[in-house]
Amino acid sequence: MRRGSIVALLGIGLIAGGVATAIALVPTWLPKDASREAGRIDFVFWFVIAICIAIFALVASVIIYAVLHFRVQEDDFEDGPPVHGHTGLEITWTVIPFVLVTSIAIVSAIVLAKDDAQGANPLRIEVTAQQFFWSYRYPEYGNKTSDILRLPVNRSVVLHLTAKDVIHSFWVPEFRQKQDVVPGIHPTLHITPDRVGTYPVICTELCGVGHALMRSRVIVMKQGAFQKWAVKKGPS
Ligand SMILES: [Cu+2]
Repeated sequence: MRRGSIVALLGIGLIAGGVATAIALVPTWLPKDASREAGRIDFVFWFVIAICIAIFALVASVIIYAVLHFRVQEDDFEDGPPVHGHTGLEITWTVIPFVLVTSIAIVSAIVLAKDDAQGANPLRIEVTAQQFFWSYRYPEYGNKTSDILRLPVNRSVVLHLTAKDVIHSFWVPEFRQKQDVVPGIHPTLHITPDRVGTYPVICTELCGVGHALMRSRVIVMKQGAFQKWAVKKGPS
């Protein structure tokens, strides 16, 4: 390969990679995270984005270079050269995706295992999903019920989820995790909120006509304030 071609390929690749990197980094794509698990999930997200940008830069440079350099003359109606494949190339484009996809699987498995590991003495909360609202119950506090999910900051929490009718899905964007709730199956979701604030709870499974309105709130409170609320009698 000529030196000029390599420089051209590299130049195009750097420009394409630079543009893709700017699009990835400049707009704020994700809401500010609010749990320890979210930080790990964001790591997987950026790990995959980095791989995508590298592949995009490579593919864009080869395509743009080929379009510019191998374009036929307008009056050239000859057949192209007969090409029968290239073993070296085929091995390369099989091995590289294999390594990348395997590395994504390993990183994801480690993050999922860490996110599922519950801290000592997690607070158990029963979450019920039904058309078209969420409700929450606190067995440790005399089965106190609430239609807003209140959580103490920096304490491990385990949600035990139940669907009464159809499939719903629990999602708080700031916590990143998402959990399907299927009738008859009782999944759990482990969260350690680490930022005080109010965030949306969204159902992300099309569950009927009221699906778009199936929203609730999660309020992450200071531990003292949560304790005070939790021991207060009556529903709230
Ligand atoms: Cu729903």
